[in-house]
Amino acid sequence: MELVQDTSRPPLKYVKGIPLIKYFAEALGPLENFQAWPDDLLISTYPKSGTTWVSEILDMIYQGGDMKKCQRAPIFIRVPFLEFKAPGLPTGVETLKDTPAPRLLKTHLPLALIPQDLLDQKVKVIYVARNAKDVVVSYYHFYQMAKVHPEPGTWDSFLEKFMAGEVSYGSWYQHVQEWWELSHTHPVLYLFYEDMKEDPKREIKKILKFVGRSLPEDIIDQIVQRTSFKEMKKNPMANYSTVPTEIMDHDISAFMRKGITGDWKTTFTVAQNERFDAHYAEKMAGSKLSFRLQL
Ligand code: PPS
Repeated sequence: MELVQDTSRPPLKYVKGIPLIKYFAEALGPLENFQAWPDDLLISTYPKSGTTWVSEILDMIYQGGDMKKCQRAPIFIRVPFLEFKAPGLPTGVETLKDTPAPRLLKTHLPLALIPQDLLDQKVKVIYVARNAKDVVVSYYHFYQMAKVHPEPGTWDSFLEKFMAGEVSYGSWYQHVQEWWELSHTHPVLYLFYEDMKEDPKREIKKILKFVGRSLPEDIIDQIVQRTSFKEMKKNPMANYSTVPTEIMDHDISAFMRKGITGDWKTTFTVAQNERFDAHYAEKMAGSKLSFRLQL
């Protein structure tokens, strides 16, 4: 009888004290020898903060606004995800082998786990941060549909785990703060999801300046339009619908779920909100970072 191994929902694995999806933890070994190229651009985020959105924007910029070229492959091939590993799919490191310069790279890793060469080579980083309440709600739905995660349990218990830094990639509080600190000594453009929602064109112009490129106004307008939530949701090259159902089940929750600011209000109870706010104030005491919870 053939033994069918159940590869879904393994427990998180701790690396240097940080909990990670088991497969991603296994991918860190090969990543240690990662060699950065000076013209690499790293997109760094805590999960569910706007990674796919800013990745799509950057690919469109790099392709000079040629929308056809941006249809050449799914976003996770166009922008390799450094620590990615999942049963039956190419790893991030494998995908990188076929990626020509100038490369766009994605990671969610905290600084303790980032390949050192990216820091040594002073590779430019675009960091996107999103308010913690919308992140945790989005993450809860993502845990349900992306089966590389453990079972999320109830919303209440997931919220507790998030606050304790016991979800994949660990503490949101530490992540947003340490990358902010890095921006004082390393070329980091620190963006906010809420600002992108408020005025995507303004934020795209900041990105263009940071990457040292310029595009005609009408092309920028096209990028704004083609990277809207509505457009990306129906674009199979951006919406993760090409990932096998055993890994991501969009019938449970779509990857492109709501794409708004303030959705947390439909999920947090009054008691959860009070508890979260008190804990947040402790964790972020002394931080200069401030997040908008609604627009
Ligand atoms: S991941 O899995 O960590 O890489 O996910 P990430 O791409 O960082 O975040 C997914 C959330 O971003 C929303 N999203 C967008 N919002 C606005 N506009 C655009 N174009 C867009 N694209 C993706 C996506 O819907 C997820 O948020 P929620 O709140 O779950 O809808």
